[in-house]
Amino acid sequence: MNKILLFNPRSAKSKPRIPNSILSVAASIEGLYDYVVVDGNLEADPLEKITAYFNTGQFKYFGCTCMPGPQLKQAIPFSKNIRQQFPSITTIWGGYFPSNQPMAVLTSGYVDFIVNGPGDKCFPALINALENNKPYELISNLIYLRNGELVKTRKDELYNQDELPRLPYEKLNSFYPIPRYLGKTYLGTKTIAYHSSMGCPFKCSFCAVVPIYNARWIGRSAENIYRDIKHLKDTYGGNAIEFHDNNFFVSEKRVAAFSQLMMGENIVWWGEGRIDTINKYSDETLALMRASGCKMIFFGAETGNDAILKKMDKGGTQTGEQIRTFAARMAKFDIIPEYSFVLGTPANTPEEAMRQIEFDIDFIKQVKAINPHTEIIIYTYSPVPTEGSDMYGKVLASGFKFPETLEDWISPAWENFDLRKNPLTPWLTPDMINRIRDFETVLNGYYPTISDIRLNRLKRTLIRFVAAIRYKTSFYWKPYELKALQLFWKYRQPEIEGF
Ligand code: B12
Ligand code: SF4
Repeated sequence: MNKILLFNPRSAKSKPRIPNSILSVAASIEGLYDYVVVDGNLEADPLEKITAYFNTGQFKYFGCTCMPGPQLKQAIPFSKNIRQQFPSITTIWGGYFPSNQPMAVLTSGYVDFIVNGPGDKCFPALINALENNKPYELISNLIYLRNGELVKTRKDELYNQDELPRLPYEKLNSFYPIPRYLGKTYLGTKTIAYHSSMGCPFKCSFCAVVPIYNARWIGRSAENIYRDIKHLKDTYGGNAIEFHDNNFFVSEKRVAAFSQLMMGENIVWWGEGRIDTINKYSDETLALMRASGCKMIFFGAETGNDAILKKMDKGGTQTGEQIRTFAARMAKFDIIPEYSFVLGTPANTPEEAMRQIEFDIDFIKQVKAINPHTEIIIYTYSPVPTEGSDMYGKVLASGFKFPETLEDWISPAWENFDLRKNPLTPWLTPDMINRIRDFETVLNGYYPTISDIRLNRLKRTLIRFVAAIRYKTSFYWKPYELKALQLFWKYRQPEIEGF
């Protein structure tokens, strides 16, 4: 039987995390096919390692996971190189990037198949078809080209997460010792990355999860999450958790049950949720969550402007007022809200675009005044193809186009797009981008992020002192002195912990 190589392209500058995407794919073929894992985060020269495996002649499949941004820098040239060196290898990509940009990926000529969304059933079925020369055309969750035309097969309902095979941590450990993945973060010295649910029940018009999951969500039970966490704690020493779910907090019942199980485990945990959802939680659940170790939660606040929140399809219930009062509620429970804002959404005129930016800058300052512990993360709106949404309609009407070839995606300009810093959207001028980034620098000077574990109290006080006049007088223009301090002390902007 031919072997499979599963590749996780380099995604993080320093902190490698348990590669849950590739590990889930591994789980789907465990016991059925022989496979190896190569992690670009932990190899000095991953291509050399891949080539050495392929030179054995035992391999037939290259499975690569890929999100937009840094992972493309290895995924693209490596896949191209493999096609040139080993034309008989079948290359299969999965993950958010190929699922959302299938045309650019498949017309590259060096990717044969895309797994569209969950690969748990599709991947083993595809390998089985290819190994046995059977048709693959009816396998769900697959994208391929037929006579130059894109074919997307039907999407399966989301799978019961408790019925899927457990992640093969021990097998991963045989390639890369798991403790290497348990990094030091603000949460703990050995942080576990865990993913407990698929999808999200909402349809925010700027979000890459929507085209793939179409407002569907399914979660693993609290008991099974706890079982895995306990295993990682007892076997490998994990002492903190980053939940990588798009929306960990959809079910209050599940969160409360999990919190109950975690009591006394002495593990700090963090996850991503929605303000309107968690605002409905009872005080008892919030207190229980905190007592069980939930120290910080990431929320997509997006904007304080109710009209734009509506355009973003934020579920209809989140409002600017709610964002403010919720920050105060979180303070009562000693849970730090990490609010992410998306500035620079489509506007009809440059004046309107600038007005929206100024509104949000002012709003962020109000939130900080209400709960100074709120961490603020500022993204610039980078379109995703949420077909049919009002916002994406506006994006297309503005003349914005995604790159057509894979190589374009790794040009420096598009890299910034992926990192949501400078998105090349026609309605934003360089002045507007500078205004956003300059404000971010001043804000981060006046309120240095608590998640930067390298910054001591003295440095924090000094940075705050230097930034104070700018912050208080709203004079953000070219804050070179703060940028110099940032460089000198290597402190960073708030961002999703470690992302
Ligand atoms: C962990 C994570 C990271 C990690 C690295 C992950 C890694 N692989 O090593 C880090 C922290 C580095 C990271 C970085 C970024 N990330 Co990220 N990341 C995630 C996150 C939270 C979890 C990924 C995960 O483990 N999922 C769990 C697995 C089980 O799910 P899955 O990946 O979907 O895999 C299933 C299928 O997709 C498929 N599949 C996936 N891969 C493969 C491969 C093969 C061969 C097959 C057959 C199938 C298959 O099968 C799997 C099982 O069903 C996702 C959101 C999410 N919840 O998925 C965002 C997400 C993928 N990231 C995203 C982004 C944009 C980024 C950044 C580029 C930008 C940013 N500022 O956040 C940065 C890069 C910044 C930098 N400086 O490096 C976006 C992508 C959006 C988009 N436009 O497509 C997401 C969706 C978050 C979001 N909601 O916006 N990220
Ligand atoms: S709630 Fe979050 S994950 Fe869900 S659709 Fe909205 S932005 Fe995306």
